[in-house]
Amino acid sequence: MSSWKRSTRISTLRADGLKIVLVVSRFNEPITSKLLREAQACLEEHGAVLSKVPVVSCPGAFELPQVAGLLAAQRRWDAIVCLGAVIRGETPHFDYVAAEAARGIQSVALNSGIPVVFGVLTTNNVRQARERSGGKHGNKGWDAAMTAIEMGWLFRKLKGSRRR
Ligand code: INI
Repeated sequence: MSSWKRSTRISTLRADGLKIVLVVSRFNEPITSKLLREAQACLEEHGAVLSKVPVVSCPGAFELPQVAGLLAAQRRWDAIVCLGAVIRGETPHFDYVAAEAARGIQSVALNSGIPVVFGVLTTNNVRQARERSGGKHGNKGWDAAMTAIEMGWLFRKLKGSRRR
């Protein structure tokens, strides 16, 4: 049984009323599916109706920024949550994928003015990834969804108070 208690990070903020979209990469699917499930659980816990929270799937973490960029261009989302798992292997491939996923996601966030959440695990091995997707270090999918809720409302407030 997992020692992690889901209720450690519950907010009074609501997820209903926000338009949130989840993007999940399929590489290391046993891990990313757990991140997705917990991100959805978090949104539901905070009042979201899951049928109104689309899930977009892409091949790997390297593709997450491209998909997030297209979604951001639709100008209809309060927040975009990117979920993925990059696990170090024997070659430098990990470094390229992890760095480009992080850089690309931040680039979409800064260029679009929409919160784009970095819910991508970057770990040295599968054990560390398991520990962060429902193990002793919690589930970063939940944390990513919480960040989306908080940033979504923050951006609504900040944009709403902008002088015209
Ligand atoms: N993609 C991941 O999401 N995680 C990984 O650990 C990974 N590794 O290690 O190779 C990975 N590679 C695929 C990459 O994201 C792209 O899908 C691929 O390079 C095609 O563009």
